[in-house]
Amino acid sequence: MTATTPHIDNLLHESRRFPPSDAFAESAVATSDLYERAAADREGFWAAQANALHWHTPFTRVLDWSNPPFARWFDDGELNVAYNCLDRHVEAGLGDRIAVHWEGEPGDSRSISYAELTAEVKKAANLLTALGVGQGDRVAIYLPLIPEAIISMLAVARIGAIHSVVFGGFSAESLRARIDDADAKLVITADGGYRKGRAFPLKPTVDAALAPDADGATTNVEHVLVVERTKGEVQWHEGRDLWWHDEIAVASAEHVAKPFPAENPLFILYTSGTTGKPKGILHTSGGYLTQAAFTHKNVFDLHPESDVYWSTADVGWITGHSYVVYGPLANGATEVIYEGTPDTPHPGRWWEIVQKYRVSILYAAPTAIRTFMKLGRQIPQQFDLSSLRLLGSVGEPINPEAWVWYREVIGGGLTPVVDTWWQTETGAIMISALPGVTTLKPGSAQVPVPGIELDVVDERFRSTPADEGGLLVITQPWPSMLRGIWGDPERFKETYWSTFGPTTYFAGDGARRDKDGDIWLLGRVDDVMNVSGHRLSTAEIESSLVSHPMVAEAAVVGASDETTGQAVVAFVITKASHADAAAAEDAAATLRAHVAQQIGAIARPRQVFIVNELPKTRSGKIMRRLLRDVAEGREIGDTTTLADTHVMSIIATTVR
Ligand code: 6R9
Repeated sequence: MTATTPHIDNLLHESRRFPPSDAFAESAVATSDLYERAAADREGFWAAQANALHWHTPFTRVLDWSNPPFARWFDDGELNVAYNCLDRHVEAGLGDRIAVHWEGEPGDSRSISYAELTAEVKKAANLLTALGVGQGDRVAIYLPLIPEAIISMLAVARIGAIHSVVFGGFSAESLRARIDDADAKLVITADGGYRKGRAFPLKPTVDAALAPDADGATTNVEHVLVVERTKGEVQWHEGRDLWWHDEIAVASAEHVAKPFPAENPLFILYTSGTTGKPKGILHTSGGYLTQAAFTHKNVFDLHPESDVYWSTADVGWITGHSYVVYGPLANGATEVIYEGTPDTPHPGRWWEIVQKYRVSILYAAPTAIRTFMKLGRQIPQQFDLSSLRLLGSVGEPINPEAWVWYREVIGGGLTPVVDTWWQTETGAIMISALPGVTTLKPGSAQVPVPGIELDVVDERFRSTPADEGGLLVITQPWPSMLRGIWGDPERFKETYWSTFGPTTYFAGDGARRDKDGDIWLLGRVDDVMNVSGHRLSTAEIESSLVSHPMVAEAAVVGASDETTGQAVVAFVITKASHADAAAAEDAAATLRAHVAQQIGAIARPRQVFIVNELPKTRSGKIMRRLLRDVAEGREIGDTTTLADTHVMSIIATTVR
């Protein structure tokens, strides 16, 4: 595997620097001694961070790394994750503090205090127990971004069960695959949700997902809990389906949180891998919560008594787990969540929300920032954004121009911008500046957070010299690291811990370090695409395309896209028997819709090119690099390893 080095030339010339202002540094949560303390005693450092949580049974062991890559953190300690996010704040007298300001897309809203959220979660925990859900059982959550999504996740955590949140944009087939893989016994969904000004139904998708498949196979789902959101029409399966509001109304609000072992599984979250089958990334309790809370507090400079924090992520993604639910609530933060799309009903919606709640910390994705850049600064300028004092970015590299725009236009030229690198697998932020401490460099994610050890290496595991591209590896275990791939320990070892041996985690990203030691991320080196901050695998979309009767063969590449970072571009060979259909104008449209229907709208190719051949090596590997050249309108690179060197010129003429 070799590292790709996109944009390296222009990034090398980025020389703007933003040191922290004295005022910010004075009251900053993070201090530079964190680095020294972590360097002097890494495990002791993490133990100190873990002790900021409430442990029913204190741990005496910090890390067990005797059986790599299977790590155990704080493993003789016991805690309850939901208690840490709820009850303990109420017990500390903070019950009246708002935990969540929820904003629905149509303009309805609800503010929920810590006391209220705790009571809701207690009721939901009793309900889940009454439905037979216990420690270790899996619950699939397929909801829009409404308070019940957070309540459900915390209720599952509170009883020691395991949630698997499936993004509401995923199809019935994707949902079914995730329900099957985790063997879920309960699904929590809604009649629908709001997006782009319309109510979109969710319940019918769940019904389709749970229907017997082509072979007559069914799932082990016993009940479907349905939250009423849009009041859309739903089909009811008596005995299986239950209305959330009916059940919650009769559930007791008394519930004592029981302690669970630190390594009790907390959730599974599916993410795309290099093969078609999504991987169920497994996270556990104590270490995960420790790093989520620590990074949330220090990277976002959280002052919970005065800040209003808003992460725009959906709970269907890891950012929604660590920085909408667990990190902020463990820290007693007041946060905003918003159900809908940024441009509904008008393109200033986000900025209106910032103004309305006086948001002080905003955490968003570069793709959104680039979209706002295209729309122009006159839109945010219509709103009072003076409450903002810190901006964060996640999901993909943020190019220096977008970084500077974000700081200037959204942050009024004053706010630090923290670019945070991490993954579903890492569970929490791994690389970021610390605001108030670090001099910021637009375009660079900068340095490992205190307590994290990583390196940039070549294929032979030698640290690369300054300014040279290489592979990003994590060289020491960290508290919020994934504990496995659900049901597949071999794939876990093979995917992450085989490239450089069983104690080195290979992240799949290319990176380079500059002369100051700052890290610049260069994108994925495998066949995973990053579209609007969402990971999609080329293999998964190819297999969807090939499942269409018209298609003989397909190759998918991520082509760079000004707005979404990368865009899905597909090259398809149609079957001779479907030559007429393929010739028709709408073949590409049909296939784009097919992928959207099978996987979800996020996977819909930007373009589908019908071609006669695909470029392959003699060993039959598709050379995506060449297709990317075509998709990005570049001169085609080295074709010498192709089995048939003429193929590319034929393809290039076809798509022009
Ligand atoms: C949190 C999240 C992980 C992949 C990761 C990398 C890319 C995330 C980034 C970034 C450059 C950043 N990525 N943050 N690349 N700079 N600040 O996004 O998790 O959905 O699992 O994606 O996203 O390629 O490997 P996930």
